Amino acid sequence: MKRNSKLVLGGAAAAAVLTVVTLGAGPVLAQNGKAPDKSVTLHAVLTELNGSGASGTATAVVKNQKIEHIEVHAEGLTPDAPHAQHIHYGNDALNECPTLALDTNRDGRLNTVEGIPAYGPVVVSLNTTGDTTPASFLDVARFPVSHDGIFDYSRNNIEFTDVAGTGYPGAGGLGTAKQIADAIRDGEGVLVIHGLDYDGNGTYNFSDPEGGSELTPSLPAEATDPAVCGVLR
Ligand SMILES: [Cu+2]
Repeated sequence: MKRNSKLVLGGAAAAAVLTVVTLGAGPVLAQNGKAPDKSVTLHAVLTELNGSGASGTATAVVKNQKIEHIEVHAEGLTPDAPHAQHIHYGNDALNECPTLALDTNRDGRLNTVEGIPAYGPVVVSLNTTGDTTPASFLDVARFPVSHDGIFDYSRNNIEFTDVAGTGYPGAGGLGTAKQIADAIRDGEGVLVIHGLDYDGNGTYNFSDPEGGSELTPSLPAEATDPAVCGVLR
């Protein structure tokens, strides 16, 4: 018994010394030998695309591979309509908001696909409930609805996931959750809100000149074209 207590005391003393050394060495390695948490707060100023007249701001707290908290405040959007919103990112994209220079078919509007060289594909769906992976990118029923053109969105604890097609070397251009999270923390993510009523008739509809979406035949182009964009830096 005596021998045991001596060992315990020795252990406590060693731990105390280790703590002092760790403090003195600065935040290079945590006491458990793992890399320290990487936490950053990102902000975006959201400006209109496609003449939507909408604007907004966003703030995201990203720690390691998780968005601990994100808020999006937008105004001037199509009233009482759902607005898909995502974080876009591509390893081979410019990681900025697109301009009409990318209007490759020269129809005077920038659809979502035309913007991809600038902002990349979807890596996170910023919806209100359930799955937040790119698989949910057009599940319109789970995205915020603007009231009088305004919405205030917030959500906690969104995990980054591996995403194919994000322009990394190797099969399918797959980016790992870590690679994508690292890039977003470095200020390369682009927040995009979709959905605008080009003709101001109060709804997204197929009979408007824009017709159906290039992304899916089940939605009008007005529901999916990008309306607001900002880089999370
Ligand atoms: Cu998007």
